Amino acid sequence: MDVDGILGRALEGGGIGGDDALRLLSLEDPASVSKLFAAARELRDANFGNRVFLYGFVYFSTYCGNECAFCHYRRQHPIARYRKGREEVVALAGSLMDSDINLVDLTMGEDPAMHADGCSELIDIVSAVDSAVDIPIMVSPGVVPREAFGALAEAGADWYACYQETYNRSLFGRLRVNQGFDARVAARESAVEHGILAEDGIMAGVGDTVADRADSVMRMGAGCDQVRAMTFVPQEGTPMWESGTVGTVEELKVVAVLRLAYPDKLIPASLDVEGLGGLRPRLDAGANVVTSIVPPKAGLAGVAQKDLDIESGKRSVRAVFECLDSMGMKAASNAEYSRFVKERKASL
Ligand code: SAM
Ligand code: MD0
Ligand code: SF4
Repeated sequence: MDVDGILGRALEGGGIGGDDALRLLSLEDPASVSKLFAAARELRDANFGNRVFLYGFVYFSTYCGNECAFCHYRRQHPIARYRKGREEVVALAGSLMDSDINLVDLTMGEDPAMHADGCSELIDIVSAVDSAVDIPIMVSPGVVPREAFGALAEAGADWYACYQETYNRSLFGRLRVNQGFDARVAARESAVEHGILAEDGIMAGVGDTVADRADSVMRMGAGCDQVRAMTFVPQEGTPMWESGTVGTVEELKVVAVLRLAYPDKLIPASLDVEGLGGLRPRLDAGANVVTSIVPPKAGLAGVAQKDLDIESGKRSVRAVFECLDSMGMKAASNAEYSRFVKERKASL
């Protein structure tokens, strides 16, 4: 089928198959790529109107015992690290809620101090945030043991984010050195079994082919209500510093194809790759969540971009509101987002 045929069928609710995903992700000429983005926007608008959800990002511990080849925070990288205490995390989450952010994403490296004793420290922090702050909570703690999910759900975790990065197993082994591919899949499944919504994600530019990305797109929907793509940003002093990456248009194409494959899932536009300047193109490719909103002056870091746009306030909620306004889009209220989360949890 030609590209117009694939897009037309997707717009009529017929979805896309793996061959279609490959075809669309291989598009190069600007006119066809803009048609792809337009179709993705149309499906996004049909499902979510002009409403966008806003996620605040609290990277509360940058300690990590893993050695992911792509990551600035890998154990062997000699960088300054921090670990925020419970009260500080609660205060940060509260100020995000007060500035009309819909969810707080509590993210950490695989910090041994947080993982010790059945993840008791992490569970304690989630529970303290849940008692004090009335917006949904996402946790991004890396792989945690199956037994921890019950306690995390009880403590108030609404979402569990754990990204596969790629569905190419041999590439996974080179990226997430000494980690299990199946353990990551199983962790998301355990979360869902415990009534927690799950997010999966991939990176573009980590040595993946277009065919890898098409395969990943088709497989990452399983059981997840949120799916994402981020362009790999090489990190100085890490093994992949000089291994190259791809242009961000590849990420935008994945966002659009994810939208065609999963019209009603949440798909982030992350500020963590290109900062505020990258927001509009991601929304224009069919994303409907802004992630990695980080308040200035709180001593918080990003992941792929550890400091881009943070202290200047360009990753703040106010800057995001201005951008949404200029696009005719609107931030959802906390009531709207909480209702969405409740409905999705009910249908798990
Ligand atoms: N430590 C936890 C984990 O690995 O699951 C959660 C936080 S981790 C820093 C979140 C995600 O950031 C990773 O899964 C990866 O997709 C993304 N990431 C890390 N380094 C990146 C980089 N240099 N460029 C783009 N994305 C990156
Ligand atoms: C983001 N920096 O949303 C964050 C992070 C973890 N759940 C998310 C990668 O871009
Ligand atoms: Fe640690 Fe997560 Fe970075 Fe891997 S991606 S090194 S687990 S912080």
